[in-house]
Amino acid sequence: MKPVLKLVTLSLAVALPFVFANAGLAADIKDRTIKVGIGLTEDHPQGQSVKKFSEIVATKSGGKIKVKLFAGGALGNDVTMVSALQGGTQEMTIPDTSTLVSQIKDFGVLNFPFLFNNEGEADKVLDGPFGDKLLAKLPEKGLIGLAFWENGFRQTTNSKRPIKQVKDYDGLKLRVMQNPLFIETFKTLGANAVPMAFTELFTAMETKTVDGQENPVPTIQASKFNEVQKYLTLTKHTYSVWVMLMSKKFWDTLTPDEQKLLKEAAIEARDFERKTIRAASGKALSDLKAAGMLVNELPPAEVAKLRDKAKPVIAKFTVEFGEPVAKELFTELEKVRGTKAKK
Ligand code: TK8
Repeated sequence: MKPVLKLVTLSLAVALPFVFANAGLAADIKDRTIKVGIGLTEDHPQGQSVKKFSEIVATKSGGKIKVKLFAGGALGNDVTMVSALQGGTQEMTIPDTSTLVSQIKDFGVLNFPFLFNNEGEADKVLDGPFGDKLLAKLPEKGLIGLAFWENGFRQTTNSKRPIKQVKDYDGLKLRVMQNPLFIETFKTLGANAVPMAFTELFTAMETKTVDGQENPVPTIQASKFNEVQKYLTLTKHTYSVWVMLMSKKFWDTLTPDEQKLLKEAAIEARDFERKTIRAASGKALSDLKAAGMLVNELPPAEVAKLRDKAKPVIAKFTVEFGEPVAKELFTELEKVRGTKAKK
C-alpha cells in the first residue's frame, strides 16, 4: 500500500467509528416494544417519569424502540408483575423494592425504620457500590435492575384519629406492603398490620376492611386517598425505593447496543424522576390539606419513642436479612455521612 493511501485508510479507520457513534448509525437497534406496568396512576411522578423514559428511549433509538406505559395496575400489582417479568410475558415494571424481599432478602435492609435521614443519603447509597451489589443479585432471579427511583419517606394515614402519640397506633388496622419487616414493625407499634397489594388498597379503605395505610405524600394525593382517609400524620418512618426492572428473558434478546441505550436512558429517567417527585411533594401536601385532610406532625418526643420501639425489630431483621449485608449498608451509610460532613 502506498504511504498516502495508508494514511487515508488509517485516518478513516480512526474517524469513522467516531462519526457513526455520534450519528447513531453504527448502533445495532431493532424495532421493539417494551410494556411497562406500574401500580400508580399516569399523572403520579412515577407515571410521568415512565413517559419521560419513553421519550428518551425514542430519541436515542431514532423511534425504533417504543416504551408503552400501563398505569394504575392495568397489568397487575408489584408482586404479580415481577412474576410476569420472570416468565417473560411482560418486559418492565417498577415495583417497591420491599416486594422483592420474599425472593432476595438482601433488599430488606433498605427499609429499616429511620435508616436514612434524607434523600441525598439514599441517592448516594443506592447509586454507589452498595446499590450495585443489590442490583447484581437480580439476574439469578430472572430480572435485570436498571436503576433505583425514589418512592420516598412513608407517612401514615387513617380514617379513625390523628396519630399524636405512638399509643394512637393501638388497634388500628393498617395495610402494609407484603414484607415481614413492615408487618412486624406495625405489630410492634400496636397496630393490626394487614399485608395487601397496593392495587387493592383504595377499595379496602373505602369498604373499611382496613382503617389506614402508609405511603409517601405524592402517592396519597395521586391515588386520592383523601377521599377515604381523614387523617395524615407525618411520621417519616421509612424511606422506600422503586427499582426499574426488566425481564431477563427479554434483556437477553437485546443487542449490546440496545442494552447500553436502555441502561443510559434509565439513568436519565431516574434523575428526572427524583427531581419530579421531590418537587411534587410540597404541592401534594397542600392539595391534600385543601381537600380537607387533617395533617399533623408527630411530636419529636413521640418520634423518639417510635425509634425506640423499632430498635428490636431492626435487630431481629438484621439477622433475618443477613448480618453481612446489614453491616455493609451501615458502613456505606457512615462513609456517605462522613463525606458530607467534610464538605
Ligand atoms: C405501587 C407501589 C406503591 C408502594 C406500596 O405499585 O405498595 O405501598 O409504596 O408505590 O409500589
